[in-house]
Amino acid sequence: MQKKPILWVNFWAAAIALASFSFAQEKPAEHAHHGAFMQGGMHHAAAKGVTLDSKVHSNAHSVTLRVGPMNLPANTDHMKMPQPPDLIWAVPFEGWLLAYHPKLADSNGNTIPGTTLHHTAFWNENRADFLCPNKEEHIFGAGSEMTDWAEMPGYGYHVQKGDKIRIETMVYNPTATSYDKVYLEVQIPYADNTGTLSSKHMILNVYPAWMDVASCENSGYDLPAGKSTKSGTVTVKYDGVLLGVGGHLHDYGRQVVLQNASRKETVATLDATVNAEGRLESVPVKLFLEDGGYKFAANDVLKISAAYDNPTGKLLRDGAMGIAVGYFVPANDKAMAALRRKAKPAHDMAAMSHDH
Ligand SMILES: [Cu+2]
Repeated sequence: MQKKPILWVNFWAAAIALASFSFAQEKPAEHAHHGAFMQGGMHHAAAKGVTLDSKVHSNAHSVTLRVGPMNLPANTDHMKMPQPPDLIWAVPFEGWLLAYHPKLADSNGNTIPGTTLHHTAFWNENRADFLCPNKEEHIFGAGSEMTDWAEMPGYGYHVQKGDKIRIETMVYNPTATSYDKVYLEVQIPYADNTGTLSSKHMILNVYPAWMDVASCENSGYDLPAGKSTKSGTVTVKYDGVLLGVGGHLHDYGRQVVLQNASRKETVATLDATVNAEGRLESVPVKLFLEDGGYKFAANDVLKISAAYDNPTGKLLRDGAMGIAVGYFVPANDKAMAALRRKAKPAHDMAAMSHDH
């Protein structure tokens, strides 16, 4: 594992503090949750006046999405904090999204601690997820560690013009400092057919793979006091390779294990690092590049397990998630076209904000 893995590390920025190859990644890369939260019937108070601003910098081949402003009073958990409504970005070009660089800042551009981001999740409403077609395709997520998904040359996520990307954002503020007018900004480099590169022939399509202990149900679950483990399975319906895998846990998470139950093989064991209070600091990323990726065959059953140790002595409502996240490259990309959904009717934003 030499050069290529480094690309991956960058890519997974997920937080990867690259120490040899024990990437100490900050909160794993990806978070899936939100939709999950909403579908789970959570009723958060709605934050008022939060909008999405999108700017395409066509010369730089970069898009900047900005969600805000949000006011974050000190010492407010994610259940009490008013939450932004879902916001929709209509993709204005056909091309590939290459990377995701999230940050939190106030209106003066000062950086706000990432720990106030419970998570953000981007979903392509025009496509079904390849592992869980009951869900929209989950293309990006980030949590408290502001997981950065760096560019991985040669790979990208294909979008069509007009694709509607639903952006769910959940904030909280465990710190003693209140923050006003906070914006979540995600910068997304892209390639398109009209650009300087003849990218069409250079970019392989990847599909984010969210392998969840909740299987294809809502990701969030109640975390019991003490030690606990939750497991679930998903079935891969396509031949292909998993290029690497990171993990997503919440505070008090200790380990994510991904197994190929059909082959009775452990794909990856990801041990989290936590601080003295048991709050999550990092989850490693494991890469499979030396073999050209970890091969999945259609109908392989994957088993995902997440271990927690909750020292608070109480059940934490909706406190846990356990997700292994990777990038999947299908053997036959054409088969993935079937995951495109028919256009949805216009959004009923009022109804959506009720969900929050
Ligand atoms: Cu989460």
